[in-house]
Amino acid sequence: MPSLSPLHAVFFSVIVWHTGMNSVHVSAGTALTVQNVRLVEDVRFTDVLPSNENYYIKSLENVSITMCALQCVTHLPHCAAILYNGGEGTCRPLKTHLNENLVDNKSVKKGWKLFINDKACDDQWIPFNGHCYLFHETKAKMEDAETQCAQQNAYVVEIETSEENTWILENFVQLYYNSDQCYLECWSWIGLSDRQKEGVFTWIHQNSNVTWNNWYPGEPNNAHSIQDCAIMMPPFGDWYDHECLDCLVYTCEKSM
Ligand SMILES: [Ca+2]
Ligand SMILES: [Ca+2]
Repeated sequence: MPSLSPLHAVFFSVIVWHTGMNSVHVSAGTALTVQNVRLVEDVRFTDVLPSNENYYIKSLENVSITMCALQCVTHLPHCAAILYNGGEGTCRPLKTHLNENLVDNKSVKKGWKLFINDKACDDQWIPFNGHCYLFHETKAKMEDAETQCAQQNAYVVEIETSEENTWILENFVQLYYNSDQCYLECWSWIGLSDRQKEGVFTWIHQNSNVTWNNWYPGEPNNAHSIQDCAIMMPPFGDWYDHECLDCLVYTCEKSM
């Protein structure tokens, strides 16, 4: 068990919250610092829980807030935030920050506070399960999307699990689809292609085989013999192969 550094409670005037679509200024909140990790209260998410329990790393009972913060530190880089209920002493380290799309607005659960690890990712990038993600609304050909991500030391998103697929869908693809920015083709590149060998789709950056997939039934079908790059389609997040030269939005991903 690592030793605890002193727990500090300080106040901030303002922190900036980025959703990838826009940024919102958040007013004052408390911060905890444990072993150089600063967890800042996000006062917009009080008394709420996420809509998807897959975003919990674990759940603990009867712990202090210091112990809860330490749980987050011991689960780095996967811990992006903690939910703590002071009344019950319940602690839930989270794989991601919360935002309007990830909370269950129907149920108000008294006593919960959200503290985010505000250094988990660079400014504007959003953490999930040890990786950082940035959505690009400027449409690009797949090759140009790859170049743009590479310039940010990242790659076009590569999806290994249904949780990651759902998180990408809820945070970026579906949001964009519902937004005023959406015009005509509003689906999104994922970093999957069979350019090297027709019919064999591999993750471009990791040069790895597909382990989990979400192909729509009948896809990939290489329609008109010109579809070598994969897209995610709202509202269900299923995958299709598509023409690489088309211009679409995309998400970049990198390790923390
Ligand atoms: Ca990934
Ligand atoms: Ca297709």
